[in-house]
Amino acid sequence: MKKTLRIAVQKSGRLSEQSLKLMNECGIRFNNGKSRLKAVSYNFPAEFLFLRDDDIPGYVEDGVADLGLVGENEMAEKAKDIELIKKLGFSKCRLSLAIPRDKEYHGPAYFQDTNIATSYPRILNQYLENQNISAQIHEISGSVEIAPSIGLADAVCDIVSSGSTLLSNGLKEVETIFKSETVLIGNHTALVEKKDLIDQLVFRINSVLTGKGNKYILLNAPDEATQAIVDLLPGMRSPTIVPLAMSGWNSIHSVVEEDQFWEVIEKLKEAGAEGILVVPIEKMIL
Ligand code: PRT
Ligand code: ZN
Repeated sequence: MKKTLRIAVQKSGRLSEQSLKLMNECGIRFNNGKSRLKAVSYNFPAEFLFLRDDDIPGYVEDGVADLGLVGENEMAEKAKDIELIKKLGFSKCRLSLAIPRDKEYHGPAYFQDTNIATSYPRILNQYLENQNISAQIHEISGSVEIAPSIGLADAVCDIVSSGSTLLSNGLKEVETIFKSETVLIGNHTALVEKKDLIDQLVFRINSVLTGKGNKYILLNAPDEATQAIVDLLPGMRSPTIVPLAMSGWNSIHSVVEEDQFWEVIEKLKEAGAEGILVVPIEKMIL
């Protein structure tokens, strides 16, 4: 029988759109049926299961799905026997402790004998144990941020991204206890039995993510500035130099990491580069 990869993605929520976009960028196409419980790709042996994010680690452990795209926070909280294959770099957030804004804070000892509301009791408990702090954990499944104002808890431990939810509920973030982004998780058996397909998918994901982390750069330089500019540009192996129609000038092409980009551009300008073009890279295979 022909093998098919079953990939669990969030049905609707913060991860859905970007999870599907990544699959699309990997060249995996499928018709998104109306029911949206399942979709089968017509150009890659994969089917997608649309699930609640909370259920994804469990379904991957059980083998209902071979792979899943889920927040690292959910993966850690559910503590299932699954493998983290790759961090995917989107939906970044953090799990933080927050207290009423008017309270003074001098360190984690603040939480001794307090009552903390959270949807992440396991991660919080781990943190408190590591800090040797004994506190009451009050598990609630949603709207954690309102717990202190209604007298349900002294503090909260919740997901933060911009921080505006905490702010508008009169809270301040005092400790980050876990950093999260979307991750690709896998079932142990599938990683062996469907290794070839999983390797193909991971290869595609790597080429998309590496492409996103780099820019293709083209610029013009006079002969006398060319060597200095080449020295500033590492490139994949080394930069390409093509003569311009106007004698004494070259076009130089290279690849620059997104993180170093602005710094390199400044130096290139100082070295005499002109007409700098920066182009996004769709895929990059090293
Ligand atoms: O229905 P289902 O169970 O599938 O979805 P869900 O409602 O449980 O999850 P969803 O879609 O809200 O979040 C899915 C995942 O997105 C989380 O598990 C995190 O990994 C990630 N993520 C990234 C976030 C946020 N950013 C985020 N800001 N998850 C939640 N929030 C919430 C947070 O709980 C708080 O209420 O947003 C608020 C804080 O945001 P700021 O910007 O005000 O700080
Ligand atoms: Zn959920």
